[in-house]
Amino acid sequence: MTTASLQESEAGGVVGAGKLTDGIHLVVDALKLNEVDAIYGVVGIPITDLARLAQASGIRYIGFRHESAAGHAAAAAGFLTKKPGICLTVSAPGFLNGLVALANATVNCFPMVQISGSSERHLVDLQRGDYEEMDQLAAARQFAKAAYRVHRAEDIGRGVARAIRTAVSGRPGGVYLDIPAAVLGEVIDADLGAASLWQVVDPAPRQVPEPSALDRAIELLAGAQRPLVVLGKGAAYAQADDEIRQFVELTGVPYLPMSMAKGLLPDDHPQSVASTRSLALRRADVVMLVGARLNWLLGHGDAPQWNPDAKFIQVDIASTELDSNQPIAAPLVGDVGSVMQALIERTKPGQITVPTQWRDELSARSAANVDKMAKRLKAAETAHPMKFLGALQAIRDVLAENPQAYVVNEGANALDLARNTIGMRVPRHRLDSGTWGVMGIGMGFAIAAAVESGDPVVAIEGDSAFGFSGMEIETICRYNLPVVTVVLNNSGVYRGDDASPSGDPAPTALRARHDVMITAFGGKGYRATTPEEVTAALREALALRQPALIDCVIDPTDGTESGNIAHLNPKGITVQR
Ligand code: ADP
Ligand code: TPW
Repeated sequence: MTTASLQESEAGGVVGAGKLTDGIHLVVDALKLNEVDAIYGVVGIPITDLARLAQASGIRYIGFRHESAAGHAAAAAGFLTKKPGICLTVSAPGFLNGLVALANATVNCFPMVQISGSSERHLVDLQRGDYEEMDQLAAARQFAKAAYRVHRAEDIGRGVARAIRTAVSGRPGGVYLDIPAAVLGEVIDADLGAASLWQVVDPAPRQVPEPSALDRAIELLAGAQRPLVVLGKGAAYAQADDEIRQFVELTGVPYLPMSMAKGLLPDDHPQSVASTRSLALRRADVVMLVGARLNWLLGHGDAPQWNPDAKFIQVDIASTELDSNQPIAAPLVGDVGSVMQALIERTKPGQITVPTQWRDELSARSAANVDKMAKRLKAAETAHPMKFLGALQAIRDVLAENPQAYVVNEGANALDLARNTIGMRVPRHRLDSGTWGVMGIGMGFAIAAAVESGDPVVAIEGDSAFGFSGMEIETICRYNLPVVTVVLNNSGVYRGDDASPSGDPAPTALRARHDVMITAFGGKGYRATTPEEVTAALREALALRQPALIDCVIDPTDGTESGNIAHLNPKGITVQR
């Protein structure tokens, strides 16, 4: 119903003399009712007024330069808070820009909702060529956990409730909610509108496992000679930090943290086998996966990376994840918090122990690896031009003085080396390229971490990685967020020393003074050529709690092609450089 027709019917006494509302007000009211406190987006027809009204109603609106970054911010907010992050986009191109982040959120199991305006249905569906015409619902379906469209203002509350419930319950993921312009502009009776909204009750109910399943898992662990626990980002997401720590310490089982699970237990914990990962995977005979998938990041659980006789226990909220790669001898379907709590309660004192031989084997290898790494680190301390590891040691030491700081990390070498060099002490304080190894999450994740927590953020970025969302440093400056971006600038994708047979730069070549960039937006730029300069700049920037960017000049010959996943490049005939 259009505004005009409603006024006519009001005049005719059909609706009555009550107050009116419209689709835009109903969206904002529904979000507020469901305790949404931040929206990440880019405005334009038909959602500009929605953003204005959200802001006026007390929801924090963060306006981005590109929808991908806004979407990545919403996804990170979802991971950090266990509530779906909200991304707001305009029709067709804005929607598509946001869709990358929605898909990435779904792949990583982060809860988010992308709300997008869309064009007139009667024009879109007959492909008559409307402004920003696109069948967005059909496009979103294949990339999201679910996709819904609202056709009537009275269904907005239902649509929002359904989107929130779907995003956070079971395995979290990205949900698309399509609201056509006509629905946003539809005017209805305010009382009817208010009555059509509801708050989702218990959006992500606990899922408690069967006692027999628990006993099966406990018995398997109790009989192990070389047990291992792998903690994944699902364990971090679950916010079951005490239960996880208690179970790990109670049993004494060595554990391996996946990158975003670092900090669930402090990285210098004596049971961590992060420094002897290869040996732990190759030798473990019983492996308990907690919120971690046996995907490519874990070599699909296959030999020779893994012991071919290893038996797997898997704790996961998604039953269909089990047996996706290896037979799961003891499935524990449930939420990590409930499962770990139940395991603690059902494990008899002394029932699970770790043979000394296994602990000794791991410690010996760990000592050797740490020693090897210490030599590399030492050499990098004084190397000039600066190496990745020179800059990263400086960052590591300043971060140790700021344990509350969030770390965002993307790139290839910049990702691998930072993950291994920088220890985490606090849960959910490391956000990175995740399951896809995607570039472009950097500034969006950093903005969300700062907005959601109010704490400082250090984004450690490869120079290529940074470029994907680099314009968002303007967003960081505009909202005066305490984000320090550290660009490890080796002048290229992977490396900066590729020769080019043509007159053009090599495909991997890049060149930029990123520190100059941020000054255009009022932020503070630093250029660092030695580890000492990195230390001084980062210390100062964190103390100021203001937007800053440190461009670290790294040796262009440092770094390897594709970092530690070079083996995934197709191997045909060697390409001449
Ligand atoms: P990583 O990359 O760190 O190994 P993954 O993203 O591969 O982690 O795995 C995360 C797993 O955690 C997914 O299979 C997901 O279903 C699961 N998960 C997410 N939230 C929970 C939860 N609250 N309880 C149990 N499992 C969860
Ligand atoms: C959306 C492919 C993987 S890593 C990377 C690219 C372009 C950048 C590596 O260079 P960087 O890091 O950041 O300078 P470093 O330390 O090695 O020098 N597009 C998307 N995602 C991915 N993963 C790529 C391209 C890629």
